[in-house]
Amino acid sequence: MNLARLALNFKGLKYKTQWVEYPDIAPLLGSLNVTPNANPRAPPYTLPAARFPNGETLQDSLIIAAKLEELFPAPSMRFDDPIIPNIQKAVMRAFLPLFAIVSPSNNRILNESSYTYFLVKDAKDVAEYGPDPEGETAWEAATEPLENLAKLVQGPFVLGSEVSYADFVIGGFLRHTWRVAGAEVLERVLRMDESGKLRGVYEGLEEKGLLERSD
Ligand SMILES: N[C@@H](CCC(=O)N[C@@H](CS)C(=O)NCC(=O)O)C(=O)O
Repeated sequence: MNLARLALNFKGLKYKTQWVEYPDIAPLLGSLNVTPNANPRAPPYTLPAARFPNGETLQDSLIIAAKLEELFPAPSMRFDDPIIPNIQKAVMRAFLPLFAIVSPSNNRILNESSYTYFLVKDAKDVAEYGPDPEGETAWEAATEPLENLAKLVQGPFVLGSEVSYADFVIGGFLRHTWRVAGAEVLERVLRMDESGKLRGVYEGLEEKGLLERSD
């Protein structure tokens, strides 16, 4: 689940989703004069992108969330908390190995043109942790990073009792795992963290209804 959607849900804003197939992302965002991603290692155009009522279109979850925080300051996502970059790094470390387990299920949810694009582009990441029919190498590689991520969570949410953007970074990846690979794979990920902190974040976001919308 993308983090811009979580931010929109958290702010209680009305929005409409336009789904875009992978090969159509660059032509569409280019035609809308979106500023290309600053990171030279990222594709120039990525989703999520958001078009605001004044016609401005922004891409990148963090940039979209920052704009939403500026336009709608309450409730705050505690966006400037210094833990956010640490959570982002810890999530990437934990989910990169899990990519090999989750991404083969992409054919369950992607339409054909997107799946073909995805196979060509991302096959190298899957190859890094495979081939491993049971995915055990990937599970082992994810164990310690998942535990380290959980240590950053005060409980029930990252910063304690209040939800913040840091929870969206964790919750977005967990929801993605659920959506693409299914409930059993998500359950195994959550069980790997014996502290139960990651489950706490996920279930806390679920209880608040923030994960519900997927249209
Ligand atoms: N930092 C970006 C990353 C987004 C990203 O990588 N999006 C993928 C889809 S999940 C994408 O649009 N890829 C386009 C491509 O690979 O051409 C964000 O969080 O907004």
